[in-house]
Amino acid sequence: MANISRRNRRREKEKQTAANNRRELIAAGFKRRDLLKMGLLTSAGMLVPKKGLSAHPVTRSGFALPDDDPNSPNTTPFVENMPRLPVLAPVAALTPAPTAVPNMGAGEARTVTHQAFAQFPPLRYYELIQQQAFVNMSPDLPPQCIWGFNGITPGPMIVERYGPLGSPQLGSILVRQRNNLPPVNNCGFGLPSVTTHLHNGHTPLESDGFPCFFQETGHFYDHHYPNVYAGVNSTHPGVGDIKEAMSTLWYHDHRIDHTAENTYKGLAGTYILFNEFDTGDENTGFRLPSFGDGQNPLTSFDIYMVFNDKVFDHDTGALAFDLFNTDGILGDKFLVNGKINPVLHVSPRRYRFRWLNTGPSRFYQMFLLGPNNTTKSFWQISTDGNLMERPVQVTSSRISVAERVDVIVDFTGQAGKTFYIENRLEQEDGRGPTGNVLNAGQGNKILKIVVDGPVVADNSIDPATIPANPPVYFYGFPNTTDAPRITRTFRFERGNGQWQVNGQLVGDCDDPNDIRFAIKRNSVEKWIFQNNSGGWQHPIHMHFEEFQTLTLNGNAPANSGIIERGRKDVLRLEHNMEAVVYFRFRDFIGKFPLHCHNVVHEDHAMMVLGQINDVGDNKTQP
Ligand SMILES: [Cu+2]
Repeated sequence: MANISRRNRRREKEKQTAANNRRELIAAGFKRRDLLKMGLLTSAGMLVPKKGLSAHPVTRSGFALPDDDPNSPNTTPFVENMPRLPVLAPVAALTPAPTAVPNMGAGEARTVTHQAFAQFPPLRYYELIQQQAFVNMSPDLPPQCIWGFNGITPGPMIVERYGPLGSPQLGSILVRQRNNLPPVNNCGFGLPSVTTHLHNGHTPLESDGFPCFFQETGHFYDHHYPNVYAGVNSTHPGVGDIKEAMSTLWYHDHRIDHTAENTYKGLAGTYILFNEFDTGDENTGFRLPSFGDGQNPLTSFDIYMVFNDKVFDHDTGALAFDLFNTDGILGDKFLVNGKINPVLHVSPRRYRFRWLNTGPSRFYQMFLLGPNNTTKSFWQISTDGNLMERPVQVTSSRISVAERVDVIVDFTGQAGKTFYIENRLEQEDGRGPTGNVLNAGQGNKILKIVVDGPVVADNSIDPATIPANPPVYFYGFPNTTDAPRITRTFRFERGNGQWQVNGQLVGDCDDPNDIRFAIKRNSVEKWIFQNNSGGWQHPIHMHFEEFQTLTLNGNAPANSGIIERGRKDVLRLEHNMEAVVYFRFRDFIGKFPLHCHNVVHEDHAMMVLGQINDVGDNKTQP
């Protein structure tokens, strides 16, 4: 892809010039709203056909499109080892000490008092510093200027445990985020104003990373994560509903209008939770492969893999971002845990892999490609980090932006063989996948897995020995039979060249009317998600609570459809799809967003802001 033939050279030069001109505007921190005002975007959201900003300024429909077909420099795949994500150590104390009321005098950016501090006082403290750094993504590219938590991307993994059943207070932690990003000189893109979201957390909402709670350079923000099961203050007082347990989460920047560039620049990290059932030790509980210390290959068989795709400037090799591409950005380089096309060495035994797609815009369908273009099956055990009723044997898992799956892969008896994690989902632009699944060996080989590690004991459960009947091996799914207080409809659609929900763009955080609806705490709601935008697909993400799918296009998932019925926080809203989902909003209050997690669509305004309070409203189409 990166080879340029002679006859294309002039055209490539034009593209490069146009890209450079656009990047000057991006580096200056402009956002969509500014570009519209400046007349660089048309009212339809397209780049104006202005010479020098686009190499082929006018399309058949008369609009300019940014011409940024990815054309990164060549890199040699499968040379460097895949890093195991470092585990963040707690700190003994924070200075200044955390307070329930925002400590603005000492530089805290938070403005809302911690609502659950007295009930669940934090027992362990962590600190993350958001900073600029230079990291290596490939031996063939120069060091890359990134923004990372503690200067790395993905950021350090937070490994925590729920309190034992009946002692929910024992899981409570506090994470202090410090914004030390440079106020100027952003190496090309990124806005040094942040808000950090714990994705999938059942969290008091002042700690959730609301897109309008800005944390500017030089300020800190204390996030209180009680790590309690939903229902702890409502349906299951003092305990919480174990069926709401979560295992695989992540944290990332969520600044309104700038999430795509800030997460693409590196502001994303991982977070996992164990408990007395999903213990992290294969000799106890559900007996899933041991986490160990997360580093030692002889004792750590539970491995988090963060997938993303990126574009690098063809001339300089520097990480590139195009704000003018409002469809969605596809990269031609595939990274796992921060490295382009790395290699993982494993032993001939079972592993738990946690797969996360951080985007910005690509959907994946992951297969395990074996020798001679064979496809190896594996066991999916979770949807978005929530254990399903039992493992389900599959040959692939589809993962849109922000979705997670945990899988068990059995390399027993495979010593000496080589496998690849291969994405076979065809996608040609940021609108979403075509739906075509390519043949074995025809997709993107992302990670090479070589079974050449030493033979080590395997005390993990073999999913093949778990009987299908009775169906529940893990916690089982919560019921969906309580009557909803209200049914609301959210249409995801294209309008004025941008991305709307129910005909509106998200506001600019400067108007109280930006909060469009209110949910009553401790109530059940039924929501209808409709994709009214033709050829586009949208990964729809709800904060604070997860949903269960009642129907897809009018059909209830079959009883065997365990994956479709699994609890989730992202719904893949595919072509012309209508989904009916079931929510319970329990325990905490505050403001939250509902949005598309194709982060380019998100920044181009496909988001609704709402709140949970003790009154609620009756808006059926917020
Ligand atoms: Cu979208």
